[in-house]
Amino acid sequence: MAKSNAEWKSTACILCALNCGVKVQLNEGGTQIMRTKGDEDHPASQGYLCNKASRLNFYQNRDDRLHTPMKRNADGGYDAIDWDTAISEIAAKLGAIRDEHGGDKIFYYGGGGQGNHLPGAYASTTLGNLGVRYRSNALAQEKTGEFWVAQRMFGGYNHADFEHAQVIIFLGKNPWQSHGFHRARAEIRDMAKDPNRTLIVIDPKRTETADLADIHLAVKVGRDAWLLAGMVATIIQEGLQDKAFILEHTKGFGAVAKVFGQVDIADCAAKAGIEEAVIRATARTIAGASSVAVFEDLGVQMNRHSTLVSYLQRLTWTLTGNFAKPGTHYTVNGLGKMGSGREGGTSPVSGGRIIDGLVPAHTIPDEILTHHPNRYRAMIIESGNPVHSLPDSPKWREAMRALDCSVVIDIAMTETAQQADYVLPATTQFEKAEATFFNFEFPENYFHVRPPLFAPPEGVLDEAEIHARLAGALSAIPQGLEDELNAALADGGRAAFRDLVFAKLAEDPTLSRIAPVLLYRTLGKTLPPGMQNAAAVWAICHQHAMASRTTVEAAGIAGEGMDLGENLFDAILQGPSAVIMSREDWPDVWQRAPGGVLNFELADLLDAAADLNDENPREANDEYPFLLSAGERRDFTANTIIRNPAWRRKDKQGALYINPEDAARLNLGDGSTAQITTQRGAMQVVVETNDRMQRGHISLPNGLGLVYPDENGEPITTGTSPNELTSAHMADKFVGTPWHKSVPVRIEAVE
Ligand SMILES: Nc1nc2c(c(=O)[nH]1)N[C@H]1C(S)=C(S)[C@@H](COP(=O)(O)OP(=O)(O)OC[C@H]3O[C@@H](n4cnc5c(=O)[nH]c(N)nc54)[C@H](O)[C@@H]3O)O[C@H]1N2
Ligand SMILES: Nc1nc2c(c(=O)[nH]1)N[C@H]1C(S)=C(S)[C@@H](COP(=O)(O)OP(=O)(O)OC[C@H]3O[C@@H](n4cnc5c(=O)[nH]c(N)nc54)[C@H](O)[C@@H]3O)O[C@H]1N2
Ligand code: SF4
Ligand SMILES: [Mo]
Repeated sequence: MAKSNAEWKSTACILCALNCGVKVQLNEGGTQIMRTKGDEDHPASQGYLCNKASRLNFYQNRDDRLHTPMKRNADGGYDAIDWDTAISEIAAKLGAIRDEHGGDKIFYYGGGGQGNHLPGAYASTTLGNLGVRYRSNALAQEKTGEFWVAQRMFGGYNHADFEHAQVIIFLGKNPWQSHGFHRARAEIRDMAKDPNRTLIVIDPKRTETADLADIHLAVKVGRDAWLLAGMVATIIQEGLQDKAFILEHTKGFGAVAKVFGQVDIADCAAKAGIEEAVIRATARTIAGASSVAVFEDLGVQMNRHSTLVSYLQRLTWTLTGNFAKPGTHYTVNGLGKMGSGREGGTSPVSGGRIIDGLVPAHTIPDEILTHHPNRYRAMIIESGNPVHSLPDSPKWREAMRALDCSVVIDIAMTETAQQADYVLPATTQFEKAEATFFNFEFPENYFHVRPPLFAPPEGVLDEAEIHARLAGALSAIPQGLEDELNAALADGGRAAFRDLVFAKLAEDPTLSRIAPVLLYRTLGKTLPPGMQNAAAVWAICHQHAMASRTTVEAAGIAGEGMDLGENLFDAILQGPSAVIMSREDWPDVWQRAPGGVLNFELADLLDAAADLNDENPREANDEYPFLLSAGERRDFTANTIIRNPAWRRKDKQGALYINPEDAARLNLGDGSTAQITTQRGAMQVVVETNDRMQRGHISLPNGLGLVYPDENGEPITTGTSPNELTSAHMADKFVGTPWHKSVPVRIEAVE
């Protein structure tokens, strides 16, 4: 084994959105991550790491790395081409589609993963210039329903103070594996140990988190809406609501009381598979608690009635006053606002509701595979693998091939890249400055910009550089302007530069469309070595300082006028780890609520709740008697960020988990092969019996079924790609989030 280089360098783990602070030692050549430890200086993760971070080198050093642009040939193979050819051909093709059909026929997907977020910023120059109007990313297949509900209730996305809550509820969420808040395993252990705190897990599966819970509500798969409606009805019918809180801080209570006064709790209990007495007792526990914090995730967000569930679960804790005080919920004050939940327009062919500017992700292939004049004709995909990650992979492959032009920007030849006309190789997240964007903490919130660890190999480019070259080929940036800005920087430094930028923007607001690449080309070049890619953060620092001055000052950043944003940028850039960029008090949360009150009355969702007793749910049937959770988080899954199967220390094949009694009835043993069939397709899977699973419920891990070269360079596929089996048409009626956690299936043993 190579010797390690003694210096510990600071970076972040990129395998989930928390981006815990990490310190790494490289080998002597500076090409490999040899050792990893938690970064004690990171104010949020505080030295914590989970099992996955020690194997980050599998992300950085890989046999499937792309080193040159690729162009698809007539045989469906790929030929290496040089950068100049790639950029000029792509610019010509996309420019022609814009000129002939309109830029709104060019779709943009992705823009960031769990730990890289700056590509999306630089892409806005390309998109602004091409006139791209429709875009989406993974959030529009999981979180848009939650964003939309939170926006309408509180005016923005909310998160909770799990660390201090007396009652903690995980709803369709297994944080032992998936995290979602900092130091999750340590925090869950603390919750379990403390006799004054109550940990409640709502999950059909007895998860690792459920093992530590005080109460595990093993709801029937896909039936959370009834469970939660029963809890809300109990609060109303037993008069458990916080009357003073409701009077002082809310509006629309009457409408909620009217609907839930009528809900039949016994019927809800029967449908949810949880006894009425237990539902009532849980509602009383919530009402009696000094603080309650709830985390909903994919178990309900990718399931039936998902948007309604996002609303119902919020009713349980808002009716009982668990908002804007320690141990409860708050709306987020982040840098680079994410999850505003604002509605704006519809997708051009099927009329799907656009939330946060994101088209419902499940509609995309259908809006390509049509003769409708508004169909998408081209697509740019960056830092995303939608052929693998969105419902109905076969239809995605067909849709990609139906486009007039498709461009993928990635580090590897992914399932999506394999369908594209052009594939452009990017630097990894450890070869450029990158940033954390899921900054959801409170009362102190953090932002982390990290420097690169490695020099990029020959042939790959940062996304910023790719977009800058595309902008050049599309003649997007007036040369005079770039020179003028560079001169301002040289003569008057950052203050003169800033004044000029804002003066130019005031003169011509459309300049904001090309601003990110312009910043990269000007300001970026003056940043410390390796940090050019962080130029876009400058703009969001100014936005944040202007919108939220007092919170930035409270975080210890000073500066008159526009100096505040400038100093915030410097503090973030120079910070040895994540930097506190806002500090607030709990009552400040009310300033973000429209009119200073929270709104209970979401009429469309109240109507949906009122219909629940009349609905007879029947997800499984004789033909498809099992319900499959397609895409579970396990010890060694991380979406498709790491493709080498050797990184997985456990569950190497990504087995199908099934209850032992079900398995015995079907003649399936550990390690045997089964065929699973859905309305969409059939796949063979390796079986593992698992007594955590309810009868009738089976699960497959997320992020498997990836192709990777073996020792001889031959491509091998490990595990099952869940979306070969899912359908885009089983989705929430409000925002289109797919029902991946309750896919009806049939299972048969394979001889
Ligand atoms: N190890 C690991 N961690 C990750 C990721 C990863 O790939 N690997 N991905 C990250 C990402 S992008 C996300 S979005 C999060 C997702 O994090 P989670 O949502 O926690 O992950 P899942 O395992 O997909 O689903 C959570 C739980 O939903 C349960 N469930 C299934 N059906 C139902 C149901 O009908 N009702 C209820 N109440 N529960 C149900 C499942 O049994 C499962 O335990 O994880 C993040 N963290
Ligand atoms: N059936 C089912 N489907 C699911 C889920 C499920 O539970 N069940 N979970 C869903 C969820 S919650 C999510 S978030 C999505 C995730 O799905 P996606 O959003 O598609 O994310 P990844 O699969 O992680 O793909 C990220 C891509 O970015 C590339 N990449 C990594 N680093 C860089 C870089 O620095 N630059 C560039 N340009 N590219 C880079 C990786 O190689 C990879 O191809 O999957 C979803 N799909
Ligand atoms: S919780 Fe684990 S996977 Fe997520 S960022 Fe931290 S170390 Fe990485
Ligand atoms: Mo996700």
